[in-house]
Amino acid sequence: MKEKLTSMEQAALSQIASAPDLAAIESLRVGYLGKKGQLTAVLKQLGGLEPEVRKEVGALANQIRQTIAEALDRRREALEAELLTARLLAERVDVSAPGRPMPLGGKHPITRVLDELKEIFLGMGFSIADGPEVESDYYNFEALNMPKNHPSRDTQDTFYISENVVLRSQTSPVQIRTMEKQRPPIRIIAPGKVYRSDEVDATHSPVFHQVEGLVVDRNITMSDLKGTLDTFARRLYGEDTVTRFRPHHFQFTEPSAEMDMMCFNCHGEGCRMCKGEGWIELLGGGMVHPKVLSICGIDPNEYSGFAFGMGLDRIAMRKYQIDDLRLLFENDLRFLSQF
Ligand code: 2NM
Repeated sequence: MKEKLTSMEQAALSQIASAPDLAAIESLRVGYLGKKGQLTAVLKQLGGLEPEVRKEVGALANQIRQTIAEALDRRREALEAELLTARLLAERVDVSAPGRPMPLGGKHPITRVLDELKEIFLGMGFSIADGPEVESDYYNFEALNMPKNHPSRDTQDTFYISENVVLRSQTSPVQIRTMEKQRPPIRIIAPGKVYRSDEVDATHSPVFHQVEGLVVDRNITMSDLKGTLDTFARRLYGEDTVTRFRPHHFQFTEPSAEMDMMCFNCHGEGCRMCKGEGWIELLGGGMVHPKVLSICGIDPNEYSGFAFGMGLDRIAMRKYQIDDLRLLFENDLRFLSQF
């Protein structure tokens, strides 16, 4: 019996030494040490032996059991180490390899112009306000002194979600909301997308971008509006920019005006760039209508304000000499990557 055990040990140790993988180790463990394993079978026979012999064989069997168990553990550890080394080699990262360049995006021309405008107005003490693009009829028209069926709504025909919910046709609703919840002094600009039911052509789009501004405080006058907007034009187009104001009509301001700049190309002579006018229209504005102040809970006898608005898309087109508005919305990289 002792001989049988010793040769079993030899066989086991040599099989373990040449076990090729973890699965082989496991099947050897089951084959020798498992419930139905060879060594277990021997241990089960001990009961039938003489006490003297049983003690001796038992001790040997237990010692062999331990030897085999240790050999299995060592071989498993060695195999695991080999596997790890192989994986580390296979998955090695070459940190010295040159990187793959990521193509960098750029800012859209409208964003560029917007950033420039924000910088100018922030520098003059304005803050930036925003609000929803889907607006109620009240904020988009009613509160701006444009009652239902009033002809002034015709030039701002927009898209209706329902009878009283529209896509905003200007960013003025943001100004109304600001005046409702903030007491003067107010000094904000409201940039964003606006919507009008216009046919698409080289100068019209149903979606475009505006920046509107609003200042409300005691003793605000038309000369504050003129000074602010003239300063703005000179910051944007250069210190030698010449502006002029023309009377105009807006439903939400009284008096109202439009501001032009002298054509930088012909200096007022008239050329192709200014369509022979000598002047280029930049923006509209005026003194906030007392009715609009009242509607927002601001007493027009105590406070006054000016407001203005301009189209970002037009500014971008002038600045980058883009002759077709549609290019700004088509997201063609051949066009966009030029800026
Ligand atoms: C313009 C021209 C004139 C304007 C008015 C207001 C408000 F809400 F204060 F009444 N916000 N923006 C305004 C005035 C906008 O855009 C050409």
